[in-house]
Amino acid sequence: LNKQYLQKTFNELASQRPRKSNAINFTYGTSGFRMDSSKLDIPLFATALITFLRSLYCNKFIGIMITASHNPPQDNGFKTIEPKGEMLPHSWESYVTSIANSVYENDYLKFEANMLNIIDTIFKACPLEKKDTSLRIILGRDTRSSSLPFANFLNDFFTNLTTLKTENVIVLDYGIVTTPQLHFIVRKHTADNIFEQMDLTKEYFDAFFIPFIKLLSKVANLQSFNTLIIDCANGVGALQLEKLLPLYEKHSPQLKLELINTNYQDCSKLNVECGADFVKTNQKLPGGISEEFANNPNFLFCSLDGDSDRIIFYCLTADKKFCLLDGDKMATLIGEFFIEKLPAPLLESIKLGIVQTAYANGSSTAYIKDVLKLDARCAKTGVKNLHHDAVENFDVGIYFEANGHGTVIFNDKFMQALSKYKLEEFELFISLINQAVGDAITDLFIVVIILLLLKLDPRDWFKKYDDLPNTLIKCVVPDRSEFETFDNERQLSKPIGLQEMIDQIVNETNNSDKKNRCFVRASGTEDVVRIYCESSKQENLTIITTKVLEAIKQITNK
Ligand code: G16
Repeated sequence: LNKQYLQKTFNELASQRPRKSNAINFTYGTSGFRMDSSKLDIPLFATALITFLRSLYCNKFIGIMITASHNPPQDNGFKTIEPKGEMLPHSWESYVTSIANSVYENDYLKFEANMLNIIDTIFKACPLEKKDTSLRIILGRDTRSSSLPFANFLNDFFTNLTTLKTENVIVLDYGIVTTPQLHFIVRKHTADNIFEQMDLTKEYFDAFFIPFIKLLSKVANLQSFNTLIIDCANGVGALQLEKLLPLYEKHSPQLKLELINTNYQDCSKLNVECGADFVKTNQKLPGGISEEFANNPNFLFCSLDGDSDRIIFYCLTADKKFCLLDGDKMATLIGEFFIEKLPAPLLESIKLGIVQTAYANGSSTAYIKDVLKLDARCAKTGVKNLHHDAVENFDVGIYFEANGHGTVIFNDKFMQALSKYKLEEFELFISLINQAVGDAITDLFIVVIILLLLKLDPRDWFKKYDDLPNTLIKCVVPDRSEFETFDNERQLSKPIGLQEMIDQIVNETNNSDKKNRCFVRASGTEDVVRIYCESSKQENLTIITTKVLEAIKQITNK
């Protein structure tokens, strides 16, 4: 560590501190640090330090993604990516949180003591071998105007922070990339032991687009749909797909891919009236698609989010009903495809299951258990939690949040079992999957290929089960950290008394079929609490959420 540089950077941050009026308690949330970009200087410094320590600890590449994904344009955030493309381990989340909060206290000696303490704890179990220690960092960012200055800070920081020889410091900046691309590239650098920057477009194309094109060529006639309209949320998805599409079109595929909401140059348009979060939350078409257009029976539609890690599909019925094909619908579709394509003895020999969160529609969970006869598990919000649950419990784990964030993971046991059968098409299919993390672009390929291979009309996919009417709303509270949950976020332990009030509201509202459900949790990415409600009767949703909003107001204003 170059201690002088560390102290200088700390002092620079400290000198700016008086500008911040409200006290902030930083937490490494659902997806790393995320908030208004003007407040992110300390979290950036803390992220840089933890990534530095993690890289030395693992002696491998560690990534930092600068993005606030679905959040509004003025927000930003950072998350650290592990050598195999996974998220930062839980124990390290608490180290980085404690570093950020100790910087905020603006006492260098206290900060240094805390850092030394953390370093001591981290390296006690695994002492550094000086001879082969090197710093290996990979950076990526989304299209927000604040992202480039943050990337510049990180580039300078890693070059100056260490006293390691320059040949032992490798910082590869991949510029504007989707979050899943950065996960993929970190995983690739680690797996193939590559130290130079790669051609990301080519690597990503070879890994996922080539199998997609090969599988498409196996579909004789496009019976389900012939055009996919992709809403890029005016984000990085547009930039990356615009690079990939000319390569795709060279193969003269039958399926047309058309991009809309592609203005990533104007950051103020990011996620505004478009994108996966907008479509899922509002359950309506995004800007850029007229109803007349959407009603074309040969068209299927999808929306990516700001950093292209989530995707939501949709179409309209002949009578113009909006059909939302969300993460629950994707998980069940993929589950069904595995069941249909895998030989029965293979299926019987492995654990295949689906991981969801509390936001999963009750009908989807019933469909998984009663119709697909698969195990359905519930994890806390955040793909990191679903991912771990899937790895721990299944040989093939399909995990999706209802908001369209998810993927499929499979272990060596499954791959060995699969290799005993000659399932060429299925093997090609699973190479479409980005196992590192939920990836909107590869999820797009997966869903398209399943629908085309099964000759399944999107409207029939929609009809597989009927979602219970549901709503998701946000509520601003004085301090969201007061909201603590248990039972995988389905119940509140704090503020005291609120859960009892919610239970009473839910039960007293026309609940004869016991399908009313409502829960409240603090968002880990926005400064709000979220209220989710579902019921067999549409009219119950407003009754319940209005009363729950009143209960929250009453309790938090005490
Ligand atoms: C992030 C996480 C998702 C999570 C979403 C909302 O999505 O990656 O797993 O569902 O935030 O989380 P919360 O309800 O805690 O705010 P994204 O697409 O914004 O990265």
